[in-house]
Amino acid sequence: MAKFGYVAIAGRPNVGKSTLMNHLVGFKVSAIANKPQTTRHNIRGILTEKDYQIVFRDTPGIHKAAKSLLNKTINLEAVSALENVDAVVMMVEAMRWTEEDDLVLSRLEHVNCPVFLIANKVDKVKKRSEMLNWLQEVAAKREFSGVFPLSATKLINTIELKAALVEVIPEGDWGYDEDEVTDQSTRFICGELVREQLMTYLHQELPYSTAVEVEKFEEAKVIEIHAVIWVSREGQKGIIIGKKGEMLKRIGSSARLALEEFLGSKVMLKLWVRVEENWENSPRHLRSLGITS
Ligand SMILES: Nc1nc2c(ncn2[C@@H]2O[C@H](COP(=O)(O)OP(=O)(O)OP(=O)(O)O)[C@@H](O)[C@H]2O)c(=O)[nH]1
Ligand SMILES: [Mg+2]
Repeated sequence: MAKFGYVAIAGRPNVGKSTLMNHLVGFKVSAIANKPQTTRHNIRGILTEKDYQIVFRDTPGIHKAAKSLLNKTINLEAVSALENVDAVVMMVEAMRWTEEDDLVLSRLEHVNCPVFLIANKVDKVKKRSEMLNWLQEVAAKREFSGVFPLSATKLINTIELKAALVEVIPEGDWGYDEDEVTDQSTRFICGELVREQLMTYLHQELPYSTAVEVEKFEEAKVIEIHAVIWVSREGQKGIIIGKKGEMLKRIGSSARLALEEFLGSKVMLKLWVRVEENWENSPRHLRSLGITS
């Protein structure tokens, strides 16, 4: 009998949730950046093996001080992913338990399914001997079904985690075709790949004031993609375009490479920067970007 189940990956921003999901699914379905709050949606990634299928939900990082409607919405979005799943993976960074981790833990109080704790980025830990004590300490914070020191980039303990998840998901028919890796549209992922470059190139608060919308996606000899970069103030537009358009050019060419790799085809990418005053607080604009909860 085959097994089929849903597993949510939750945790504070920047601990490596999207990195782990992409690895488990074997495909880059979720954007990754070395900045908090990269993920804004619950993104499904589907792992199909011979006798089981697991649908992972990569969630936005649950964070404090959520002032804008955007931040409030992504927190709600993350918490909503914890419902109707067969297991939850709570991810923290090895040797670093923060107040935001406590916040995540409190959101898991009423979760009845098995919860696994992952201490990610163990490849960065120098003092392995101290980690054992630390793991024991954090493992006592609630009743976890398992605790895994893990590295999503160096692939330490990822096979063990998969095996533990397969144990707890129910028997049942698969919900997706075996070659499906996500239920996100190609358009959406393309927009995220452009946003990933914004996260990489822009500094301080600016990436959080941007959003990307793919307006055109047309397949001919090459794939032609037109995307709008939304900013929330006029002044931000100039920064993104840069001197003589240099910044936008750099973002565009990195994004094009990522898109070509993802789509396996030549891509012609055109980017525009448009201002929508204070879009982070506009319900209408958030909805049009697909950020809802
Ligand atoms: N050294 C090390 N770095 C890692 C590991 N896993 C992820 N990272 C890095 O941590 C950063 C954040 O990774 P993401 O996967 O975007 O983190 P996230 O939890 O999805 O972040 P949000 O979407 O903002 O909540 C990236 O620079 C990753 O390359 C790991 O096992 N070891
Ligand atoms: Mg993420």
